Amino acid sequence: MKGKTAFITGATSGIGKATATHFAANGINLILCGRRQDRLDALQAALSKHVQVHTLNFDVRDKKEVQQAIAGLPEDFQQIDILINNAGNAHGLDPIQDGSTDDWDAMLDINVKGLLYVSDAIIPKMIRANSGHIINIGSTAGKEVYPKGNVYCASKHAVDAINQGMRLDLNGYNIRVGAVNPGMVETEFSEVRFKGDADKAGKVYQGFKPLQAKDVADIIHFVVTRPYHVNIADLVVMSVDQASSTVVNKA
Ligand code: NDP
Ligand code: 8X3
Repeated sequence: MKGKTAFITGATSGIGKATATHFAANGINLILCGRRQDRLDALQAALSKHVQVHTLNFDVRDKKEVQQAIAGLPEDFQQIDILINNAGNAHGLDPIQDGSTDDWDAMLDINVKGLLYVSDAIIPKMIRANSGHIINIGSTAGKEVYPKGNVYCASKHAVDAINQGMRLDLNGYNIRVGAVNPGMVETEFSEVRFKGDADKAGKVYQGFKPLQAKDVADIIHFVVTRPYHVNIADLVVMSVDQASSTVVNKA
C-alpha cells in the first residue's frame, strides 16, 4: 500500500481523521476532505511529515463544488487508489411524528446524495485505471432500525444498498467495493446529532466501553491491506458491550 493515494471524506474528525492518521503512518498518501479549513490545515501540517497530503474543502451536498474540487486535483493526486466514503452524520433523534424536515434533508443529502456525488467523480478514474478500492462507511443503523432512528437509519440502509449496487455494477472492472459498518463509536457524532449539547452527547457513551475512532481506522487499514484479489464486501463491528442498536450492556 506504500505510495498509494487515499481520498477520505470527513477527514477533519472522528473515524475519517483517525483513518488519515493511521494511513499516513503506513505510507499511504492522502487527499483529505472536510469543511473546517483550520482542521484540514492542522492535519496537513502533521501528516505531511510522513506522506504527501492534499486537502480539499467542500460540502458533499454541493454537487458543483464536489465536481470542481475533484476535477481540479493536482497531477500528483489525480490517481486515486482508495476512496473512503466516510463523511456523514445524524441530525436529531426524534419520533417520526416530531422529526424536523430540515434534519431529514441534511441526513439524506449528506449521507446518501453526498456519497453518490463524490463516488460519481471518482469512479471513472478507477475504471480508467482498471484498479481501485471503495470503502463505504455504513453503520449498524444500516442493518437494523432503532426507535427514533427513522431517517438516519434510512440513510444508512441506503448506503448498504448503494454498497451492494456499486459492487454489482463495478464487477469486471477490477475495483474492490465494500462497506465497514460500525456500531457506537465515540466521536463528534452525537454532538452533531444533539446540536452541540455535549452533556447529552457524552451520556450516549457512558457506562460501557464504546469503540474508538482508531479501532475503526485499524479495521479499515486491515481491509485495504488484504491481497488485491480479496474484497471484504461487508463488515460489521461493535464494542464487546454492544449486541445490537438497542442492546448495550451499560453499568
Ligand atoms: P464525526 O462527526 O466525528 O465526523 C464526521 C465527519 O464528516 C467530519 O469530518 C465532518 O467534517 C464530515 N462532514 C459532515 N458533514 C459534511 C458535509 N456536509 N460535507 C463534507 N463533510 C462533512 O463523526 P464520525 O467520525 O463518527 O462519523 C463518520 C461516519 O461514520 C459517518 O458516515 C457516520 O454516519 C458513520 N458512523 C458513525 C458511528 C458512530 O457511532 N460515531 C457509527 C456508525 C457509523 P466537517 O464538519 O469539517 O465538514
Ligand atoms: C451510528 C451508530 O447507533 O448511533 O451510526 O446509529 S448509531
